[in-house]
Amino acid sequence: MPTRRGMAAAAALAAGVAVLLPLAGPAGAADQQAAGDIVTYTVTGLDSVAERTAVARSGVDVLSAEHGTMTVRATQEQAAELRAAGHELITMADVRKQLRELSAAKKPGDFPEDDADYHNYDEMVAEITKAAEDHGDLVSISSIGTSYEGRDIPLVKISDNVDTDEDEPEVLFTCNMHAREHLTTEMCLRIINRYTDDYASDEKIKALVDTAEIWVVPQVNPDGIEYDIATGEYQGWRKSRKPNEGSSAVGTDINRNFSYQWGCCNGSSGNPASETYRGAEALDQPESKQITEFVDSRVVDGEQQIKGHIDFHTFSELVLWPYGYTTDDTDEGMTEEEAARFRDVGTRMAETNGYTPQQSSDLYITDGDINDWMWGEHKILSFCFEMYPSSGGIDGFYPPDEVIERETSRNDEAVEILLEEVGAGGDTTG
Ligand code: 0X9
Ligand code: CA
Ligand code: CA
Ligand code: CA
Ligand code: ZN
Repeated sequence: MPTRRGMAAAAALAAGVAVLLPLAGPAGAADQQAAGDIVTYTVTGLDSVAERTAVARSGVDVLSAEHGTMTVRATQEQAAELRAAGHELITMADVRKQLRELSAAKKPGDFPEDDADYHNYDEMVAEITKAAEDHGDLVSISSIGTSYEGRDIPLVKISDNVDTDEDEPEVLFTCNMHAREHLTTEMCLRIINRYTDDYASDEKIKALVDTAEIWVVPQVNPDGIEYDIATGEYQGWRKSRKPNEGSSAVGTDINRNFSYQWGCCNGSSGNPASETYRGAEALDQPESKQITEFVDSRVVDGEQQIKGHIDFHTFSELVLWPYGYTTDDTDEGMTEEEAARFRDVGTRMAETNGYTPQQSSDLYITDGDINDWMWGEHKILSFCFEMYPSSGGIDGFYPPDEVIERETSRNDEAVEILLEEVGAGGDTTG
């Protein structure tokens, strides 16, 4: 059974760790290495903290841990021990084979033909441009800045009197910070299209748009997204594309690069080859830096205007809330009442989409993630949604485009709940 950690291995592969392993060999070739050689594996099915701790203590070099998998560098002996202990180990060659199978009908520079309904960067820009053309009174497009490779990172605002900064609660939606999580771009595009196309015909939508200012960043990491589809064969890429000084490994995990408790708590890696590399210092990635600059700029007369935020990821079907850096429910800047509010809103949203609601550190510890920063720095009610599917291996990042409509509309009500929670809708009648 393919497991979720496959993606981490794939990223390590693209990051250049592949020198450790016979690249184009048949599946299993990696196992023919001489004893003592170190190979990178994805260990899957690590659902409990105890299991992950046991792997870490076996002496292998843990490159990263995310969801139920760990990426490790292990000797043949260590690998045999882990297998004997009942763990499933997948080599990068296996992951690469899976990615190849997922990329039928190559189409360099774009999604494979079978997945043509997904929006690449240019198509995303065309889609939001069309929304602005069709609804000039409701939509304005700006940019939070440029990515490392120089792509604009568009920021869409939706509201009545869109060109005026009105005294209305503001909400932010961010998508596709992790490159291979392409379904999330579709999620942000759905929000944009729904709150504009349905404005004239849906009274509830109109009431929400009239009483809120909705900000959307459909692609936080355009460089990574384009890299993932550049060859017509999915790369399983997660991180940014900024090179790392003194290392051949490219990229930083943008969701470990934010400045609240950055690198504090073993929830990220200091190894540039890791899938969860935190960067050389907090906010040394233009993408995370410019998100924080935009959010900082929404402090008006001493008050943060943005009251709610969802950062969309895939996958596992979860609704997650801060803090990620600690398993404690309460901590500095998180009172019992505040934690209870996160739990209440998160649970109500999860009731509408069928996801599992939990504090993010119940999944695993992360430090420097966007949600901790949004709450810790600005008291923004900030959630991480892990979208469809509920489980899977590397294939979990590449669901067929046929599921886009179903899996994005699945979050319509949750988005409404967040808007209402921060005061939009009110008793406006049409
Ligand atoms: O690890 C992440 O950045 C997110 N998961 S993903 O598989 N999309 O990479 C989850 C971040 C939420 N925070 C915590 N789990 N603490
Ligand atoms: Ca298709
Ligand atoms: Ca307005
Ligand atoms: Ca405002
Ligand atoms: Zn993610």
